Amino acid sequence: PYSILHFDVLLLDVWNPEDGVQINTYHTPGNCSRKVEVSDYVRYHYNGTLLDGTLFDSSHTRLRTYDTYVGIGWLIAGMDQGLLGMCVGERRIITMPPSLGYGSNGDGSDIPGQASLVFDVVLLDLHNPKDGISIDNQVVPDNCLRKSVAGDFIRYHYNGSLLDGTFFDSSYSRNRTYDTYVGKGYVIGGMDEGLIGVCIGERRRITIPPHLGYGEEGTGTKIPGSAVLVFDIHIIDFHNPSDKVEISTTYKPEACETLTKKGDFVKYHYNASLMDGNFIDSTYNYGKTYNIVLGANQVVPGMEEGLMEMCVGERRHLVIPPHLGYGERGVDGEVPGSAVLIFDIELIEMEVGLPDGYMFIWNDEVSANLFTEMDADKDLQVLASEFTDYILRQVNEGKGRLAPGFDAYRIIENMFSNQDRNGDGKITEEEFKLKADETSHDEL
Ligand SMILES: [Ca+2]
Ligand SMILES: [Ca+2]
Repeated sequence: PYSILHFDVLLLDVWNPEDGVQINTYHTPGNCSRKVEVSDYVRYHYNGTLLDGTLFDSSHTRLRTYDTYVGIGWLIAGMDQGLLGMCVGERRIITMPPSLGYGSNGDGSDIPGQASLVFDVVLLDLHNPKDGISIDNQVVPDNCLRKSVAGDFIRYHYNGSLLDGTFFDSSYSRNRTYDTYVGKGYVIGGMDEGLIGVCIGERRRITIPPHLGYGEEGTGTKIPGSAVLVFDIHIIDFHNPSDKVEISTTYKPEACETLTKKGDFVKYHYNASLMDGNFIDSTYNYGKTYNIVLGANQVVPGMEEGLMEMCVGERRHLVIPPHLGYGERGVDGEVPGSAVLIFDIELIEMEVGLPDGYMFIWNDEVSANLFTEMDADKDLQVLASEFTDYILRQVNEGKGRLAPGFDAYRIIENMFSNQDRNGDGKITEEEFKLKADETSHDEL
């Protein structure tokens, strides 16, 4: 009796049966387009402590997020409630009485019975299994003539990040576009869908829920399981394998009668660029035209086509898909693989070619004494020099024409060896007749 009792009290926990979940948000992200709702799937980090500060669990120490559905009983009631309304990037402290935590028995190990729980939570990721992809931040060019459809081949740049902003990949870091067919399952479902209906030059953000991305497994070291993916993309170009060359005349001279055709020798200027405006090459920089024989496979098929039926002075704008241009390989250091090309061309000069298959034709009647005329020294043999002199003279006098755009000496050399049947360097009258008899449209 009469003893003084001294109690040294340390209050560990206090709660009231009336208590609900307390939420204290201490960091709100700049933008919050969406908040956690019942049945959403979330990924978050947390530190779990008792009310006295004792840490009982932390996702941080496990180095992986806690991933779960919210509001459908997968979590303790306090968390099911406490996570609702949260934004990605938000940090909050969720405090709950034991009735909403592990009750009177605790969890059997680190959490004692009747303990209040305090969770310090940061939300990293949020989606709903019912979500489709979403498209935001669209910047569509004014001159969008066509939108991508399934089966198109698209070249685009992208920056890929997780919902909380963590960067995982970028085509820019590799300094080359990502190239793929769309709508064919070559890329993740969400991207396959998000790349449909784009314009060349368009920018858009495609947000892809995990079931349209890399699923519950994730991929590599940077994309965790069940992660929402955010791609900021820029469409460089696209084409369809069935595309033809697009030809539009931008200037047509009043007198436009002689039109280019196969075999013509044409001289033209061009400016070449990519669909994103990047410059490739221009003849104007060299101060001289580009010269080719049409139909002789001296340029890519798209250019051959673009130069046909054109008159001198005419200007055209050509859009050449890669299968009619430089193909999947492109040109090292100049044209990227699978690139669509733009050529602005101007026909400066043309020389009408010979009929198909001819390298030399007579303008007038063929002389009846051809062999004798060629045999300048009258030794009954035509040497290469005699032959060459003779043909060049005919050309100079306007009696015959060589195919334009080719080396005259090469043509004459070929003509000579065609006649010189036994290859002894001279044509006899016998050889000459033989050759003349067996071919219907021989050059001589
Ligand atoms: Ca001779
Ligand atoms: Ca001979």
